[in-house]
Amino acid sequence: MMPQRLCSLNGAPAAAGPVVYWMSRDQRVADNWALVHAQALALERRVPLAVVFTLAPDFLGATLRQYAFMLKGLAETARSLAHLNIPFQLLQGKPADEICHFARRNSIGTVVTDFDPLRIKRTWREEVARRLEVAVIEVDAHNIVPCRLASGKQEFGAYTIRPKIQRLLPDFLHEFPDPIPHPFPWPSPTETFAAGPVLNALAVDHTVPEVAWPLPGEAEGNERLKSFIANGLASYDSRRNDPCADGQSGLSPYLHFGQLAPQRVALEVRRHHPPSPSAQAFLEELIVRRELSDNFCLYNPSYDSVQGFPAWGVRTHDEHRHDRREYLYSQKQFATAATHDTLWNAAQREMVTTGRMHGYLRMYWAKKILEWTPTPEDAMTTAIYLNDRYQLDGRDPNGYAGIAWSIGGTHDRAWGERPVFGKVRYMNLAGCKRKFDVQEYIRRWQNAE
Ligand code: FAD
Ligand code: FO1
Repeated sequence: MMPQRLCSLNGAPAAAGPVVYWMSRDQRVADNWALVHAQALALERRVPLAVVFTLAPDFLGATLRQYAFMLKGLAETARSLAHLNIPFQLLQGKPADEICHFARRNSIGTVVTDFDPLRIKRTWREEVARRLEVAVIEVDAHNIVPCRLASGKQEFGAYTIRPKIQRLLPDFLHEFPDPIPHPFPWPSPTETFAAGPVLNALAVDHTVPEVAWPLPGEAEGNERLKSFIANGLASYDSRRNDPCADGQSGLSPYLHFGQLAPQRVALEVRRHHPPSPSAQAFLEELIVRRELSDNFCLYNPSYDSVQGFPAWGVRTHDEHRHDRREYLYSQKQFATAATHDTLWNAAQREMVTTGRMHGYLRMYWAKKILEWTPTPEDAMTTAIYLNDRYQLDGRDPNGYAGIAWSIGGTHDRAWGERPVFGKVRYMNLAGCKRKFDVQEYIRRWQNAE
């Protein structure tokens, strides 16, 4: 099934010379189709193999919180690669320049990289594919059913992509081959990489501190998966909409940074848990909802703006653009949880202090930003800014899709018309009170520091 995961980015022939895996989204050794393919090419040609990560200092507003989690995870991955006789190199600077210099300096014959639908990554890949004469191959190592294969266009919603994914899943939801110790050593010695010094030298915003939990890295991600399957999965369906119950898996930071493969999660759930409504509900989120987000970001160039909303969403917002807003808050008032709504403030405080927010409240949180900003454009800018600044799993297709769903009705249907929201699904405090113990949640988070 490997060929359906591949996409040649420049049609150039694979030349002789070592192979490099330009790792970006899928930051792991185990269960990584891009690494599997890169090593297969290198073994076939009997040449060395290296893994390279290009560190951009200003990646979509990421702060110390996200860089620390990522770099500590990468340091563990670098150590695992060293045991396989595959050197890992961290390159700093403009990613496209760095990877092109590396390729030339080392007479690389083929560059393999992993699939990522985000605009910034597409720009990097396109520039590299244009500037290099050797083959640049993209491998979808993130989706169980390769995104480009699942559908050739933007899907309307989960209900349209689900049958396409379900039909193809049996062809792709299989075990991975393990990488092997590489028999052709890299010709030059490479320096090892430690997260600390790189972090200290990085000019990033330190005002958003690291989180104590979850701990980064592949090993921790797998531990978290095992414990969720053993203790949380059975009650996932009943507790996942209750922010007071720790009912979600907590896997999103590991999935976002690619320290854990969604395919691994699905394989372990199927292996260790009997089919049940809870397992089914979890796999629906993990596979259909997550792969729908990649579909959205791949095929909708405006995935992070109002123009990306479905036509009915754009229209309904235009019709309600001049509705009176009962409350209006600035980005700073939102960031400091200074609204009139104690539930919204508590959710903001959970996010600022822990780097996560319960999935149910993320919908409420984003919809209130629509209600309390002057325009839908302001709402998108503010929701994306706050989500990506404080969430550990921010800057992810799931986030752009989740925010577009909340504010613009993406992947949702039109509902009864009302002020400001138009036909976009409305949520309010009364609705939350019917779902969970709002006072208990507020008590827990309103004074979190
Ligand atoms: P679980 O419920 O345990 O789900 C397991 C995995 O399934 C998740 O890690 C995720 O990969 C996938 N998943 C679950 N729910 C969704 C969903 N609604 N859409 C897509 N995939 C899903 N997710 C992010 O990864 N990063 C974000 O920045 C992000 N921002 C969001 C913003 C808003 C306004 C909304 C409504 C949702 C957002 N989501 C985001 C999606 C979802 O809320 C999170 O993936 C989930 O809460 C992560 O916690 P978990 O891993 O414990 O989830
Ligand atoms: N990917 C990179 O290739 N280089 C980076 O420097 C980088 C920084 C970064 C910081 C925060 C963050 O949330 C993601 C970051 N990523 C980086 C991308 C990440 O690995 C994922 O590929 C995408 O964000 C998910 O699509």
